[in-house]
Amino acid sequence: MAMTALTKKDLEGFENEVAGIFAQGLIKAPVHLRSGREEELIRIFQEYNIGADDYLFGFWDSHELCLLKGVAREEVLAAIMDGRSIALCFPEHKIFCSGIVGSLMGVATGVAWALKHEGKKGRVFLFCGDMSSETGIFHEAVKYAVNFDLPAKFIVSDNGLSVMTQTRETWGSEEPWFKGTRFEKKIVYFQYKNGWPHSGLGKLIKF
Ligand SMILES: Cc1ncc(C[n+]2csc(CCOP(=O)(O)OP(=O)(O)O)c2C)c(N)n1
Repeated sequence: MAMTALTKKDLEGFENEVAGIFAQGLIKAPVHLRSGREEELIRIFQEYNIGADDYLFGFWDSHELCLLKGVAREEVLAAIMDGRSIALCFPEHKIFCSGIVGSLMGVATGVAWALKHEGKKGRVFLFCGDMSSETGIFHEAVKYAVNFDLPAKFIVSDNGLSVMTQTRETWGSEEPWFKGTRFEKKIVYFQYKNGWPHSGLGKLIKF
């Protein structure tokens, strides 16, 4: 089972529904909504035919990823209502997400190593933001995956920001560090503009 049939409208509709529920104060935990990257994500899921055998690692902004990987809409919504938006995990779907920047990258690489050396089906797809792709552990994970040719892809969704900090200003470079390097072969990169604030609906604190 692969090849998502979900459309941009489905993903947008889901985030809008979560926003409406969050606005009523019915979710007692942070949520991170995203828009503007629906088509890129759908394209990536289709191009790589991401399916049941594959492992997906993500972070605080993974609603769309869970839907695209095949978790039922109601199940994702129930987990969000239960306060788990920031770290959605559905082990039966091989989905593991965390709210901690830089976490899971070593785990994802280890899973890819195990899949390769145990001769198992499936690949690893780790989705993170542009600032996350500047962390030391991202460098190490990608370097290892490239050097040992592990079945892993690191997908970087670049919205130019880390919460409210400009990633390009912080690193003094217009391009991501991996542009034009041999590490690009394990990285899928695209830019987008997030139509939502970093977290929540832009009121109170941002985390
Ligand atoms: C260890 C750690 N430090 C700080 C934070 C707070 N934090 C949450 S998301 C985020 C920004 C990450 O930026 P980026 O990777 O570009 O993600 P995106 O903008 O796509 O959400 C930060 C600093 C955190 N979650 N974990």
